[in-house]
Amino acid sequence: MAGEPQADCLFCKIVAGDVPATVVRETDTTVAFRDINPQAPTHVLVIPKAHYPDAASLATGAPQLAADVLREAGRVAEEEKIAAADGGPGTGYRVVFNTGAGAGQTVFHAHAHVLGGRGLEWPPG
Ligand code: DGP
Repeated sequence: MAGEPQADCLFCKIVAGDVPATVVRETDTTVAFRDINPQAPTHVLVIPKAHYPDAASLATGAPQLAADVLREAGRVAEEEKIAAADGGPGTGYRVVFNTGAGAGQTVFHAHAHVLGGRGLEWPPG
């Protein structure tokens, strides 16, 4: 059923506490933790606790939860002092939902990458 934990899902195991992670924020519905392979000085993943395979299925199946993830991404950015409103070099951040293997998605539990703390080029690779 949509949203139910999946036994073979790495991020469901992080939600359950069965796989350790460096958690930076947690709410009733979301967890934010540092990426194991950071691509920027700040690289935090924000996930819904409920299992949805990607951002689109999350937004369709649980729109309020999708909004929770986006709100938490912004709060992470504020706490990490990379929010654009902070001004200064290296501020401003990117929120990325890789969707599908061809776009680099490797974990099929919806997650927002929050990246910042360095200049970010456009277009992305
Ligand atoms: P994506 O490629 O968009 O599906 O992003 C998955 C991210 O998850 C990737 O940047 C690496 C990260 N990751 C994979 N395994 C672990 C883990 O065990 N712990 C943590 N903290 N991050 C992980």
